[in-house]
Amino acid sequence: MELGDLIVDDVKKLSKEILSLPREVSIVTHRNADVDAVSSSIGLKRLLSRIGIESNIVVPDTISKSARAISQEEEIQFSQDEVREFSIVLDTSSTEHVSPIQLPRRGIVIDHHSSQGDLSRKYKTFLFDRDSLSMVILDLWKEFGMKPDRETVLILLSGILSDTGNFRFSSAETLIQFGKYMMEYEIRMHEIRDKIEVKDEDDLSLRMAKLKGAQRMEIHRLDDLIVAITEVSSFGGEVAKSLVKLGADISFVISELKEEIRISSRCRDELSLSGRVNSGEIIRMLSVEFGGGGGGHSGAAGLILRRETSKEKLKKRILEIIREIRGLK
Ligand SMILES: [Mn+2]
Repeated sequence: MELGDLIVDDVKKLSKEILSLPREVSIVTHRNADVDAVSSSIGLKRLLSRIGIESNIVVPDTISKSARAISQEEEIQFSQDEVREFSIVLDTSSTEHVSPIQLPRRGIVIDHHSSQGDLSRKYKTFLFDRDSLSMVILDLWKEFGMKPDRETVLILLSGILSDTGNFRFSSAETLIQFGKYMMEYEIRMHEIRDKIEVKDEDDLSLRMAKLKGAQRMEIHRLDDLIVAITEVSSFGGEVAKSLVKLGADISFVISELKEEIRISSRCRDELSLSGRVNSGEIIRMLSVEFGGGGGGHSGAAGLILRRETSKEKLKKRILEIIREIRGLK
């Protein structure tokens, strides 16, 4: 196998590659695994087992809230000891996103994010121009001429629903394919939604994080743009989302943890779609300046930085970058 190969939008080549894999592999996905990451891991594990490849699923640290229910459907492991000699990395192509897991020498990457991470230099990388990885896994089943059971389809459709932001960022193609699976398997939308919907009001610590985030928030008005910056120690993504709901155009939440600093950003849909200023772009620019691993979409993005990074400098740069992009001052 040649290292560093990049194969774009080719399910057929991916299926051939899978046939040549060892009989035992690990599926490794990104930190704080979201619904699409967990769903595609489960969908792939079940497909592999149908073609005689035994696999386990390894997540580097935590599973995001909305993916908790789905993660109960297969055993998920969290330890380096479980990583086998060949790994299939799903839904990311960056070493940073799978740390502290150390990947073995051999493996492949299957991802659908446009920005390529450093792993694509080490592993053969299959990159798909899709709005979710779960859709790629459904296509893979089709390519093998196999039909997943209804439960697996429900899991994969929930990955699609989640990664497209309840279809807000969905392509027409995704909607059509999604509908076809619903028809074929006689699935109602609530069955899919029930798999991923989390009732925030049940979670006291999440509500506390949101309230603290609001209490500590700095509000900056840059021309017609309202920017909110705050600090909380956990639920960064959820808090960032809640600040946009409160009225910010774009929000940044800085979380100082034991070994790193995390930044989560969210922005209003219209803002990210208008292409003027968006979370993904600013996070990308911050990662160029401050190093660290980051990524995401225009409406939601995050970055993990070294613990030594100055929070004050970070906040200052966020505002400066927005000013530069908007041509202010
Ligand atoms: Mn994804």
